[in-house]
Amino acid sequence: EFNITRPKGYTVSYHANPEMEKHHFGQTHPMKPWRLTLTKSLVSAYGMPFAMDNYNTRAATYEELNSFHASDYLDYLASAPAEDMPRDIDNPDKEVKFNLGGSDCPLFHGLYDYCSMSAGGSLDAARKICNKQSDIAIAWGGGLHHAKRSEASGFCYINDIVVAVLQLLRCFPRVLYIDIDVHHGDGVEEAFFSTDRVMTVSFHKYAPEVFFPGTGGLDDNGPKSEHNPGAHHAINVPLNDGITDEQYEHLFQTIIGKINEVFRPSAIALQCGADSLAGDRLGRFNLQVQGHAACVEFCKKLNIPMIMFGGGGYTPRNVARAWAFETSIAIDAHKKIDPIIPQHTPWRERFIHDTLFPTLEQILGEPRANRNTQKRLQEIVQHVHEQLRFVTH
Ligand code: TV1
Ligand code: CA
Ligand code: ZN
Repeated sequence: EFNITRPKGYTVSYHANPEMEKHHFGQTHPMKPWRLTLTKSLVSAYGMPFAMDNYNTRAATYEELNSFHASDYLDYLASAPAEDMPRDIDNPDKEVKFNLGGSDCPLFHGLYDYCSMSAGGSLDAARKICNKQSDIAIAWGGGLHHAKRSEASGFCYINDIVVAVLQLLRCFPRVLYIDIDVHHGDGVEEAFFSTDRVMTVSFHKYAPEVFFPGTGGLDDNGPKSEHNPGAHHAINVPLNDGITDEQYEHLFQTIIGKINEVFRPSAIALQCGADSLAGDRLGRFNLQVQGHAACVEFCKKLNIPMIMFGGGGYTPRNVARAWAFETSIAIDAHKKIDPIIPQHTPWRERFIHDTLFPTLEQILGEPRANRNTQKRLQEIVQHVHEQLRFVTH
């Protein structure tokens, strides 16, 4: 497993900070920064760091976060006292400022450090892409797509993606944002609602009222006003429970292939939320590592500078499998990687099954019923094609 060499003709950088992984959202909270430790452990066990430039990321500065977030919000985030007894989902909040301190976004110890490190990694990744020092930059500690200018939302406090894309926009005319987290990438969509320099595309489970955040319907495509340049530049792919690798890959390749032709992005920001995998604690899909990773491989083959962000992912062993395998795709080592998890991998027993690619039966026992009809998926493709007719350069 150590015959992994640097990819030919291009550079991959890996941006991480082990300090980030030490933070805790609270005992029962689904977001476990420790999944980053497990990911790194697998990436290292396979010898992948030898094939990349590895950076220990710094914390983003206040001014950098201020490129998107409001000052009063940042000030409160930096000064709000940690709560010793984080609220559980069962005893929801009374009064919260900026949506901070509720059950989803608790005020835990070291919160500001955690957020600024997450954004620092994503921003470093964007700078490496801008400087042409990397062709693919990986920031698994980022991808926190729900945070708003003045509001925390859905486990996200600082929108590192928006901060990184703003940096990319200094060097590239057009950025394509793609989001395969099981949740709608609402914060990123909203931030770039009024510009035609960023197209946002989110694939997600959509069931308003029942599934967070409830936005991202097929008809939500950006400002309805024709005079707004952002019109038609938000693409949403609303899905139902149980979608399979085969359906998802086909949908992804058809839609992203078409978008690439008409929008012609000069950089890609890919949010790789791993809660779209089968067996995720919060997710509802039947995707396997192979199907999730096929999206990454498809994007890589477009040969456009790219940042790969993390995001959701609430069953750490599956998150680590996906992000480690996707790292191997970035460095073009995925065809020679041994599917058996190396014997010397720290926490190897946490993976339960010793393969990178457990079967659906191994993951779930009984697979979740697939509620996505071919007819509906065809309608989605049709609608997206119609939206893209309005997009020209
Ligand atoms: C504390 C303890 C918090 C246990 C939150 C699941 C918990 C959830 C918890 C939870 C949970 C959500 C809502 C309800 C809106 C609220 C990183 C009306 C077992 C990118 C964020 C999901 C997803 C938020 C983030 C969602 C990401 N689901 N147990 N909370 N209120 N919040 O539904 O996209 O992956 O679930
Ligand atoms: Ca998504
Ligand atoms: Zn998610």
